[in-house]
Amino acid sequence: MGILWTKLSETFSYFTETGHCKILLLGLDNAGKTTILYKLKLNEVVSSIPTLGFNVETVTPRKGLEFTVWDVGGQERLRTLWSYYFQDTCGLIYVVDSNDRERYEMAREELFRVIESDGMRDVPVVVLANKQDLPNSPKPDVLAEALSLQKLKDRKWFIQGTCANSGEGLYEGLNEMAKLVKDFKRTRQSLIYVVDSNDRERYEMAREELFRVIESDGMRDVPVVVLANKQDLPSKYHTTLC
Ligand SMILES: Nc1nc2c(ncn2[C@@H]2O[C@H](COP(=O)(O)OP(=O)(O)O)[C@@H](O)[C@H]2O)c(=O)[nH]1
Ligand SMILES: [Mg+2]
Repeated sequence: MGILWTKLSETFSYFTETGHCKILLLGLDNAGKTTILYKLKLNEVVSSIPTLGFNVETVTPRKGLEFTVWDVGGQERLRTLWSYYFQDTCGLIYVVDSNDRERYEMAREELFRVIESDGMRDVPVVVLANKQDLPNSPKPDVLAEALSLQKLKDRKWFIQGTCANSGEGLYEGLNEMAKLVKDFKRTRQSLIYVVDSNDRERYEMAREELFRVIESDGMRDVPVVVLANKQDLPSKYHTTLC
């Protein structure tokens, strides 16, 4: 494991505690995606090229957390296959070669095609304005404009300048991704807490356990519905769990 991942590891540990998290790392070819994966030194990068020629790389740095990578752009034939990978996505990292001005428009079109697809609505986006080390690379805010990111009104997004070769900016970009994903997952969570209304002796225990859950990391602000169950039993208590 590289130093970069070690630093990020704690930030991402949250996701393994709270279930599965899939993050897509997309961009045109040559943007720097594979370099980023290797920079993170996430052990093996599993590369698969199914018969249709759709090259997907995946890394699973810890159980429950998965980064999935492929090149977008000029792959009309293969687009229908993407929807499979869009399912259950909780974050998109979009890598752009800041130096490749000629393909800004293509990068923009592909980005919007992806984020407007089924399964990708509301998913937070971090754009990595990569290759900032090259002398002619414009700053991230110029790229943000070229990609029309200001049009993303109802979506959380963030742009970060990076140099994948040296690793500069990667920590900041991925750390922000982790934060946005956390918020995103929280808005999709709710808790249904079932109580046996007849089990008066364990009200206190039920109360303690409920508070333990709702006060734990990642559960704050999550809406809660308590079901006061077994209301049919004769000795029921129309409970107000205090
Ligand atoms: N100067 C510079 N070159 C980079 C940077 N990131 C990637 N590259 C180079 O760009 C080329 C394409 O990178 P790669 O990771 O294969 O792109 P991918 O097609 O998106 O996976 C390689 O030659 C990399 O060494 C960067 O930040 N700065
Ligand atoms: Mg690649």
